[in-house]
Amino acid sequence: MQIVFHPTQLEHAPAREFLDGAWVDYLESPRRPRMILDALAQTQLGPVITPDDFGLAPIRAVHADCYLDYLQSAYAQWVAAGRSRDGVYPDTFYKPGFLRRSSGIGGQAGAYAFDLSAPITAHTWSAAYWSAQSALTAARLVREGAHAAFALCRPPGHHAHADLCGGYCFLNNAAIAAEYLVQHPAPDSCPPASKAESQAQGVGSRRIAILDVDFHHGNGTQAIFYRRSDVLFVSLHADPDRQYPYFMGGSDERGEGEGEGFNWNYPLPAGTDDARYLATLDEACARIADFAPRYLVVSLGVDTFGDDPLGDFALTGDAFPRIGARLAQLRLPTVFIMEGGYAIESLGANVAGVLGGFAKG
Ligand code: SP5
Ligand code: ZN
Repeated sequence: MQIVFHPTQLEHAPAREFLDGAWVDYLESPRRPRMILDALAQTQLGPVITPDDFGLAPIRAVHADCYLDYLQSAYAQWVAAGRSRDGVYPDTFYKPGFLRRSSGIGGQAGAYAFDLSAPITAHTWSAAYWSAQSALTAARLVREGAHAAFALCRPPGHHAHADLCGGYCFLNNAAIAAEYLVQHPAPDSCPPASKAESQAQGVGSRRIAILDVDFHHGNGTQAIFYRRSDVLFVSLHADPDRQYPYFMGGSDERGEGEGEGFNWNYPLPAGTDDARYLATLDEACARIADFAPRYLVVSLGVDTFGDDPLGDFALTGDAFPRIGARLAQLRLPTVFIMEGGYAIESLGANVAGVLGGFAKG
């Protein structure tokens, strides 16, 4: 399984975030991908390659042009307005019921972000850009016949909406990879024997399933595909009544319009252990098998680990290879996209656990 990563992704390194009412060291740090690369180097999983440059078009296929312009220019505008060089930290957030947008940098910052954990620094755009290119490169590898590929995306993506950053996320890497696969389905190498077989294999279809196993609900990914029936979104996560992102992720959110019935949320209680998690993953996998997609995109967060500083689940290290093995049973060409995971000392082992379990399964 090839591992895709670009060193520019390390350059995004905000100093602080506002967490539980205090300014703390930024948890989503460049140490994370370093720890993951170190752990993967101890395995026989596969080589690390640098991504190709697909340009802006596949990013524009998911994100609003005005938002992309903002991400690229925000830091320079912010500093030019005499604000802090630490990064773009909005002070006022646009909310439903407000009556105007504002063209200045202060108003834009509050309209394009939904929290204080995605500050834009001088290096944010280039890091997020190459994170998305890593996702696209992994998607293309799978499209060209690899059984699986791992995009070591960082910054992560699943909280980013078409025109919103938040939760450490700027560009929605999983959505960008999924949309790329919708728009570039591989030609059928070997035509199926029957219509039933072709449906069972998803052959000839443009259907993509996204499974999000990060501890937090993938609000951005859900929102991007909420009205679509060609992209199934399935997510296991902490109940939003208790945990971030609070305002999305309920089990009653099933999709809208064309997309109704193509969104499945599995909110879980505090203390969720290996058995409970794996049983829920079975249900989620059954939904994916029913949908018979051509490809699977996995938003891979390991902040479900018991020791994670942001999570409240109780998963042990043993759960991760079992998650990987369960995903392998779907027998789908699979693009893994890195999302969260903040228990820095165990992060590499947990990611390697999922990928190793998949490769063996
Ligand atoms: C990609 C990803 O995992 N983003 C997560 C961003 C979460 N940010 C805010 C979390 C609020 C945490 N409050 C409870 C922490 C327990 N001390
Ligand atoms: Zn998370």
